[in-house]
Amino acid sequence: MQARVGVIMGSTSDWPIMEHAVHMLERLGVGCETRIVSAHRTPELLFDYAGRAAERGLEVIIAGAGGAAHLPGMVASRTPLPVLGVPVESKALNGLDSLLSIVQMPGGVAVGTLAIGKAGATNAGLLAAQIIGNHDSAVREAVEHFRTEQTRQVLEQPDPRDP
Ligand code: RP5
Repeated sequence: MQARVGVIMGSTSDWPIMEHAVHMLERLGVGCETRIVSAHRTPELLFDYAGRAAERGLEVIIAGAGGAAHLPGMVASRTPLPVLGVPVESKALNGLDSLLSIVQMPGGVAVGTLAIGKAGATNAGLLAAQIIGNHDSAVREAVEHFRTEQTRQVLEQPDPRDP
């Protein structure tokens, strides 16, 4: 399947969180690719990846990083594509550092920042699909089906004490 979303992260240690973005994209039938791209360990790769992402056919980039998490902002500075940032939990500060690093972009270069950790990665996949769904009715229908199913499951089990 053609990759339409690039899911990148600063380290393999981010994968247990970032895989939730991939799970959501797969569930919604959106092709994606995954790469380790580090702002400080592989800066040339970052410039190359971000600079060529649009011409390679990607439509959205999801970037996850932890600690001094400059990956999403640096990627956003080198591509016209929408960039969704996922703050990964850090060992020292539980991801608060990651969140503040990603969310506090100065006006003029946008990063759409999601929640810390698994929920943020899951929602980054969902939001990427919703962006693509603006011009792809099959993806929009997949998102609508996901939401309908989620609602049905809640309504089907209204008592939290039921098994
Ligand atoms: C960041 O540093 C990565 O995004 C990761 O969250 C964090 C720690 O990386 P490792 O030391 O585990 O490789 O660049």
